Amino acid sequence: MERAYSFFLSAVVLQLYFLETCISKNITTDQSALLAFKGSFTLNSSHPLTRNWSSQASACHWIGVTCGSRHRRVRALNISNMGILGTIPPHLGNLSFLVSLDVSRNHLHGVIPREMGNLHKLEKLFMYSNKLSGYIQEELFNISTLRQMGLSSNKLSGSLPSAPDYWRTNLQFLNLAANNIGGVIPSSISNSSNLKELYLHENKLSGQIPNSLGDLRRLEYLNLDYNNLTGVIPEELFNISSLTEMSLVFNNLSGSLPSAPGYRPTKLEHLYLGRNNIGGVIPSSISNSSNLKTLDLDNNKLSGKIPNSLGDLRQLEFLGLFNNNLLSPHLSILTSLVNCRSLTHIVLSGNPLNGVLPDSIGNLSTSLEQIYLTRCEIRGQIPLGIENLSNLIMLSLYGNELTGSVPRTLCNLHNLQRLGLFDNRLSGPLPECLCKLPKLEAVDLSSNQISGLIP
Ligand SMILES: *[C@@H]1O[C@H](CO)[C@@H](O)[C@H](O)[C@H]1NC(C)=O
Ligand SMILES: *[C@@H]1O[C@H](CO)[C@@H](O)[C@H](O)[C@H]1NC(C)=O
Ligand SMILES: *[C@@H]1O[C@H](CO)[C@@H](O)[C@H](O)[C@H]1NC(C)=O
Ligand SMILES: *[C@@H]1O[C@H](CO)[C@@H](O)[C@H](O)[C@H]1NC(C)=O
Ligand SMILES: *[C@@H]1O[C@H](CO)[C@@H](O)[C@H](O)[C@H]1NC(C)=O
Ligand SMILES: *[C@@H]1O[C@H](CO)[C@@H](O)[C@H](O)[C@H]1NC(C)=O
Ligand SMILES: *[C@@H]1O[C@H](CO)[C@@H](O)[C@H](O)[C@H]1NC(C)=O
Ligand SMILES: *[C@@H]1O[C@H](CO)[C@@H](O)[C@H](O)[C@H]1NC(C)=O
Ligand SMILES: *[C@@H]1O[C@H](CO)[C@@H](O)[C@H](O)[C@H]1NC(C)=O
Ligand SMILES: *[C@@H]1O[C@H](CO)[C@@H](O)[C@H](O)[C@H]1NC(C)=O
Ligand SMILES: *[C@H]1O[C@@H](CO)[C@H](O)[C@@H](O)[C@@H]1NC(C)=O
Repeated sequence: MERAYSFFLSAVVLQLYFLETCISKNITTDQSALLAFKGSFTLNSSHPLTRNWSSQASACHWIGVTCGSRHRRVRALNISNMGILGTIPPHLGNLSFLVSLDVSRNHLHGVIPREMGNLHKLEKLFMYSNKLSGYIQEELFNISTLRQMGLSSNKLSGSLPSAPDYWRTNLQFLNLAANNIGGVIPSSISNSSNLKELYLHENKLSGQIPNSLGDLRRLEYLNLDYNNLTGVIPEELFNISSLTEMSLVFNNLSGSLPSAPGYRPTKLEHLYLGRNNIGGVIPSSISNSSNLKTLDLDNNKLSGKIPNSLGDLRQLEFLGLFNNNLLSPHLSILTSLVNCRSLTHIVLSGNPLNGVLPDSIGNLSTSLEQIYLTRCEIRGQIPLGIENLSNLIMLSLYGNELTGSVPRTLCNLHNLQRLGLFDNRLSGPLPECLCKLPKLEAVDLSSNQISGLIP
């Protein structure tokens, strides 16, 4: 009986709700909401919206406005990139049939009103690249229909809601990058199990990356760069099979890379972990991520031998391991990389590689554009085979112990723009042909024992 009564009551409440949203609000409500919005704009007389958004015509015919065909209510508003200076009035929360809102790339300032949380049909919310400020409202996370939220490049502050209620969303895309959001990444975020893209970079987030992030089984893109995150990188992140790109650059993360073969996302294409405090070795099982194109582990505390298995990464384009404490006696790593036919960058500077450049360097991919092997404790001569790397733009070998003369074969590198050989023990005369290289812009040969005339 009691249950039947409460059922009856909730049916009445539902009906009232229905009446409230569908009957008492109509296109006139939508029009006054949009006029309130326009009222906040500072537009000059020649701006397209100045005359077009006028109460003389139905809002359904206004620029940027799309109405539903059946109920004739505003379904989509898109006034992105229209040079609009203004604020967002609470009245926008009355657009109760709104499915898509895009006001990105304008000069909107002020806060995002709580009333936006009343948009119970909203699926897309884009307000990126404005000057919006104030705390990020919890109400936005309460819109259960929302699939895409892009609020990046504003001045939003506050922190992410932590109550699990706010993360039972249908969000697939969340971009809050380049704001002033602080606090921690709540572990309840993993309840948004449809998330495919999560961008929180360039904020003031601190604390640890929650292990629960590994429960986001559909995650493809994760970017947490430029925050103040500490602690170890959860191993679970390396067990998200859908992950395509993981970027955690410029934080204060420690720990080491997991070595168990189970922790290798096979779809991973881009791994950026530079500028952290990651220690330990580079596990040789990293080659299990066979689609890897970018491996950027620069400025960490990695040590041990650079695993030759990197040569199994056939798709590799960018290898950035500079400023660690990695070894590669006899530079066998360069020989291992000959099968990486898409390689464009090798950046190994600042590691005690301790050896002689192999002549097989000439067998590396001809797509190579930049080689940085500065301050790597390299001895011996510059190998002649280097002439085969015909697309080389940058060759930086300064701060080593290279001996012998500067080989004439360098003159075959017709695309070379920069050549850094200073601070070595090179001797003899310079090949004259060097100055005939058509694209050469900068050559630094200082602090060597080069003799003769500068051609
Ligand atoms: C909208 O509803 C108001 C009353 O709430 C009414 O006065 C107005 O005529 C309605 N407008 C349309 C276009 O139906
Ligand atoms: C507003 O612009 C739209 C699209 O260009 C046009 O169809 C409509 O007639 C214009 N309305 C007014 C009142 O100028
Ligand atoms: C809004 O319009 C711009 C420019 O036409 C377009 O690039 C963007 O995708 C639109 N936004 C939405 C949510 O459809
Ligand atoms: C008025 O605004 C439009 C669009 O923002 C701009 O292209 C135009 O140069 C402005 N005109 C004047 C006189 O400021
Ligand atoms: C979130 O939504 C729930 C149910 O729809 C409601 O009870 C709660 O008050 C809302 N919270 C906020 C902060 O709007
Ligand atoms: C997800 O939501 C459930 C139910 O509200 C909650 O018990 C759980 O702790 C949440 N998960 C996380 C990681 O917070
Ligand atoms: C980063 O967090 C640490 C404490 O975990 C704090 O001492 C430091 O000031 C923070 N740095 C920045 C740039 O916010
Ligand atoms: C990785 O995730 C799978 C589920 O996809 C799970 O069965 C497995 O135990 C996880 N492995 C590790 C090492 O956590
Ligand atoms: C990094 O974290 C350590 C503690 O783990 C702290 O001592 C250090 O100050 C932090 N560095 C920065 C730059 O925040
Ligand atoms: C993963 O890497 C390990 C170590 O390099 C190797 O033994 C194993 O065969 C690899 N597994 C796959 C599936 O490639
Ligand atoms: C809806 O928006 C509020 C502000 O949040 C206004 O106060 C209301 O007048 C408005 N309602 C209608 C029907 O326009």
